[in-house]
Amino acid sequence: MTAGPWLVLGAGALGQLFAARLATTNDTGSIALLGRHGALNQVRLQETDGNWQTRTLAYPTMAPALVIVATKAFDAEQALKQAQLAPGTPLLLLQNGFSVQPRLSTHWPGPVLCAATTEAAYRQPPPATGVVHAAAGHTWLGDLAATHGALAETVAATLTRAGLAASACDDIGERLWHKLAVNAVINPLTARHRVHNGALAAPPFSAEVEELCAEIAQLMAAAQISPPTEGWRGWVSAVIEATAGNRSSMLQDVLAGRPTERDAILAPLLALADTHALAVPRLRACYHATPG
Ligand code: KPL
Repeated sequence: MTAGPWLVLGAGALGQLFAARLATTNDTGSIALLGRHGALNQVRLQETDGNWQTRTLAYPTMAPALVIVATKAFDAEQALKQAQLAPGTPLLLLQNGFSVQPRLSTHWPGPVLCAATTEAAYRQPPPATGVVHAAAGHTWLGDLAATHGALAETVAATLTRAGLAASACDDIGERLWHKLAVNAVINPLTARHRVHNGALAAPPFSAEVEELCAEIAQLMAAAQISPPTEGWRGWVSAVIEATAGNRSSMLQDVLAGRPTERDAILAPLLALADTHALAVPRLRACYHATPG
């Protein structure tokens, strides 16, 4: 089912990273990358060992066997509409947050895999054009109803062969909330203070990390979302450490004057707070201090 060409929609840092790494395997037949301004025929990627590689990409066909949606959360549905895919084309969603995933899982007429990834990449600031793979992470993937396990296994195996460690799972909903918690802490704080992720490990920013994690822990307990094995604070700290050299996607957006994923990341937490009548002053302040 996924043996034919794959298409990556969205040429941001993650889209370019996934396309460049997948171009190193023959598994997908060919890999194409479609950005806002059309198809890219190559990507320059700095690998985690520091070496620069240029990967050649295919021209997009009308009927890809799988589409990796790597746009920002707020652009995903529009990008899919413009791509004019065959009905039923399987999707893999890489978006942060928890907004577009439940919507597309309900409305898209084909399998929808969702991914929670800790791969860290950023685009070099202009005039440079390359993408830096700042930290190797792990990608968990599955569908929200846990009915496409075989597809998830195949896609995870292909990503892993391409050097992007991935596993299929049957609890992707929970893992998306875990990833959302990480993004709700790291992204707004790094964007507001204009620092790399690693700066959040130490004072003065570590105190804000602590406070946000405490509110998130309270919310998740009320919503009966199980904590990661390290606990909420431990998990956020582990990602801060693993991605210390990265600029968060929200910081990249703010620096480039682009819209941010504030609503996909923070609004679901504020909605949970409303549902459970919990006060979350720090998260609410974060939402209001972050440009949309
Ligand atoms: O997902 C990320 C992002 O920047 O959006 C993290 C994991 C925080 C890495 O920077």
